[in-house]
Amino acid sequence: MAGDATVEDAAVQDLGARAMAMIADLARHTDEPGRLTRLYLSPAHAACADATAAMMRDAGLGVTRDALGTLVGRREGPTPDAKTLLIGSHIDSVVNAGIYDGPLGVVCGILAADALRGEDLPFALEILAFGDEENVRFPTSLASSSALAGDFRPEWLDGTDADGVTLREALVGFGCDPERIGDIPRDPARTLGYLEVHIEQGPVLEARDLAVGVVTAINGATRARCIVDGMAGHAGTVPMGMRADALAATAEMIALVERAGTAARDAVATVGVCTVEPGALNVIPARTRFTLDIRAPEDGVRAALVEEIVSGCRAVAERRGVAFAEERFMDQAATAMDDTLVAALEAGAARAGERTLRLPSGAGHDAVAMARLCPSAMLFVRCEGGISHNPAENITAADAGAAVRTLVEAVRVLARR
Ligand code: HGY
Ligand code: MN
Ligand code: MN
Repeated sequence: MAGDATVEDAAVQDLGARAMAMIADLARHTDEPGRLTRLYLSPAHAACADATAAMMRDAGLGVTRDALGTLVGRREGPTPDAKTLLIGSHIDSVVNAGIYDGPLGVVCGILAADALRGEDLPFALEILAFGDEENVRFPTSLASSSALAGDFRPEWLDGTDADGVTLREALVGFGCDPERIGDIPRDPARTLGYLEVHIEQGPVLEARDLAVGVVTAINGATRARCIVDGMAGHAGTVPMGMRADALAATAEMIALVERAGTAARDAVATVGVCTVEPGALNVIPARTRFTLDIRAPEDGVRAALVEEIVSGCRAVAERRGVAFAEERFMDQAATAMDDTLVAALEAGAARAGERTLRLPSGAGHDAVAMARLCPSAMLFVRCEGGISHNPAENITAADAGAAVRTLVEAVRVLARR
């Protein structure tokens, strides 16, 4: 009965409503009118970062931006040598994205910082808004969060986007100084840990009627850009047996990717992008470019699957008389979350009145990079139908409120340790 709603419920609803309003506000910033696409260092990323910085300042945080465009909203600790607890996620998106993948975690961190303003904490607090988690624009691998762990690879600066713009050029255009990237790494001894709230992007919490869950480990991932080179020719005159058709060869390779991914244990293998050149209906395709995204909870299974797929593509190319090249740009090992922080999130959820369960993450997250810096853990939030990387991605205000309350309580648990 509405009349029985407790003050706590009202507080949860208020936090949830505030979170949803903030996420909706950030969702306005897109590079493509009519749908949400916000790529790293794009005008939409800049506008979204400005809006996020304003939200951080409203929560009493001091805001800076690092040399890779990551926003840092900081609350100082009780002493200059106090450690820092990091909370964050990303504000870049995939193409035609949902609005919660990334921003939910940043907004929950900001609201938690706001809720904790009046309380003494034995550590400093930083809310981070990373810009290169999706790695959709440049051939990088969690570049902005990897930099905090000291893992930024200088060769990434020469990587180019679809228009031939290098990461270095895009950073300068964004107002960043690539020469200052060396200032970003954090001192592990001064870092208490990293917490990330994120939509589950899967169906488990909804199936178990749970608002939140705690991540045990994040699957490993391998990503590559591939090129198949055949020979352009007249579609009307070249006999079928005399062609070097790059697209027909690629089609056979893509079928191989799906077959091998299906057969491997707990693995997934995806070709998400495929372009054809010159791209005319009466020209035999001369070149294709396609991507590989291969993941598994066990690194040995993933390595074997990558080898099977790449050698299989080479064999198809050989038989068909086309050239095959593969440029690997990501090899992320599977990443276990920290037991102490997992327990703090579970205790926080219990204090917030939420049941939880432990579950693995099939999706990659900034927490993979941050776990190389400090103890890290993730709180998953139920999402409708498990749908993500899709504008139909959806959560409820009540679940958003439950996530904020869980995060606040988990910080309090850590403060008491
Ligand atoms: O692709 C992923 O797993 C994440 O959404 N970047
Ligand atoms: Mn994400
Ligand atoms: Mn994503």
